[in-house]
Amino acid sequence: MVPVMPDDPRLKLAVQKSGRLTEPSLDLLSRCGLKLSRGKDQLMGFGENMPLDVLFVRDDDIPDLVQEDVCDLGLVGLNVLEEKRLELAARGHPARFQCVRVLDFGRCRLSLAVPEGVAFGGLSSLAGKRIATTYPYLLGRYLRERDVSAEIVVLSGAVEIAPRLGRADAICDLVSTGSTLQANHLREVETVLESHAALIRTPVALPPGKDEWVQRLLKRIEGVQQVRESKYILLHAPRAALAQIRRLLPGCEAPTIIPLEGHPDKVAVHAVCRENVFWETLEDLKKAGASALLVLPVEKMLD
Ligand code: PRT
Ligand code: ZN
Repeated sequence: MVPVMPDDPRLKLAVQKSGRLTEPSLDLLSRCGLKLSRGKDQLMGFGENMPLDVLFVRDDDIPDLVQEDVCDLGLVGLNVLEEKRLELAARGHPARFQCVRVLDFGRCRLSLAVPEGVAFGGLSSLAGKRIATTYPYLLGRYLRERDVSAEIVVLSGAVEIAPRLGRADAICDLVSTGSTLQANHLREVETVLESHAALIRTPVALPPGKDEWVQRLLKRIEGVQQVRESKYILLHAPRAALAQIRRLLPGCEAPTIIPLEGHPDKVAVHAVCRENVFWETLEDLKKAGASALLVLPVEKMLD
């Protein structure tokens, strides 16, 4: 365990060391302006321009590190977070971590799947059957809430081969593209949990200096997530077509309208579109009379 000084003025953030969340987490932090230098052991990254250090750990340990006040913040999947919350509750401990920001990466779902060719007549058809999973608490709650009693076979990995090995009749595992299920001749039948990455924090009040940096980080994350889809669009439009053109601009609240010197019947329109601008939209704008269309990426945004 990394020793943490009790009055350490620097924030500690836990990030997955090596896995699906590592690259998008580091990309998010870098877009938030954090410059990290990695220590020799690669277990810690030191923020060069912010009082924030990153601990690189297994994703399953991230809620525990926040729970135990070793870290103030963590980037982790909702699947891991909710499983841990239920596990703690079952042991009579309240969770000491809060989800403070839903993030736009790490999307997947925890799903039930049965072997291809096996009939599935709704969840009740799994009553009395064995279901293999690494998420016994989430699966247990799902079954309990639907009054279905099944045997949960807890595995630590390779869940998708359990039916073939005769260890289970069905599985409950994470799915993103579905190709792992397909390769193992399994059919997804029910979604137990929709998941994505999240930023978690300790519910413990932080000293003002640290708390201010948490708030700044949250604002920056919001800005980063907003600009990912946002575009800045510039075009010329006949005044007469302005109402129609405004309606065509995706996710745009208040465009700036500028007169065009020497063209009283035309204006320039500048707008931030908070949704992606597709070719089809540009073609529709052109049909509506727009010209000189220009779409630019937005790098930073702060409301
Ligand atoms: O070593 P460590 O414990 O840190 O890593 P890990 O192996 O437990 O986790 P890792 O890196 O596989 O996943 C980290 C987090 O990414 C998960 O907790 C989820 O929140 C999220 N995530 C998103 C996924 C997937 N998509 C995903 N597809 N985690 C796992 N998978 C696996 C799934 O278990 C199955 O084996 O990918 C396979 C299915 O993928 P598809 O695309 O074939 O459906
Ligand atoms: Zn893990």
